[in-house]
Amino acid sequence: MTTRIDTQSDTHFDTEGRGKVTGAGTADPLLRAVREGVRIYDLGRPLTIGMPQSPNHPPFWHSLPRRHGDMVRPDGGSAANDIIVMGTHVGTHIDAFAHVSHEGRLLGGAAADEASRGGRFAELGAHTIAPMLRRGVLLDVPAALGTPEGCEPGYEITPEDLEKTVERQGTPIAPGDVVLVRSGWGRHFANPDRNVYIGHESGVPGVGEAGAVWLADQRPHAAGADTIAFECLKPGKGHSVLPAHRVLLVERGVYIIETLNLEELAADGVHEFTFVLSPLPIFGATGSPVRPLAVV
Ligand code: UVW
Repeated sequence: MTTRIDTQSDTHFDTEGRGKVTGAGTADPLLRAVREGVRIYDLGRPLTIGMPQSPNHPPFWHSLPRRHGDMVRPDGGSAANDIIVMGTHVGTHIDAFAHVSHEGRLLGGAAADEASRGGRFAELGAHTIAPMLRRGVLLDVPAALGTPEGCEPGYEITPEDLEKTVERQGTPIAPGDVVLVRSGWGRHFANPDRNVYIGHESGVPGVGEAGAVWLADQRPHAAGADTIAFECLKPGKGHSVLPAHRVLLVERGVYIIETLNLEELAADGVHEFTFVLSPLPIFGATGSPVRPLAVV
């Protein structure tokens, strides 16, 4: 979904939605951009029961225990309230550094079992991920490889592919950027057979170990993809081997964002944008659901 915010005029409503406040032009570049009109790309997937998700994580569940009319106030008002249950790595989400360890060690060398004593990760949990307002770069790999239908299932995106994509687009990666790698697999998200997107049998295209090292060498703040696990998943192997997670989360300190919707950015040829993401500050959690935005 994209939204056009047209704020050409200096007119807006006050905080209570009453009346109009008319401001003069502003020197703030961000506010000026908003006022002149920006396009927002919603990079998050809708959260629905039965959506594709990794079997490694508790499924998304949503119910409505209190319906309108269950409790009616004397003034006739009534409220419906719902409840959700989900793993923090379900739907579009960001992995905190606490998510993955290698040989018992987390990023920076802390022992994973000690770091999670008490059932929470005080040091590397989701609450430590600062909100992001950064330069974003979309690497449209299928466009660079000349495979408009998307990369083949199980295809490993190599450093050469990533370099070729950067060159074709003319978007070098700078330290601190958020780099989103499009494989084209995102088109399967809405397939009624959720196993297609998960790709256990077919495999899923993605960045392999060498590609992850190449990405980390560009010193981005975060790396994301349009797939369920960011990684290249080989046919029949499921989610058992995840070397890019080790490289990025454990060895190099680069956050991973998964299950992104990158199709609209790609369709519009948008390769560079302002990336906005605010994780839920769930104390000590291994990840957080997010709804990232690309603003141009
Ligand atoms: C997978 O589904 C494997 O993703 P995550 O890294 O969030 O566990």
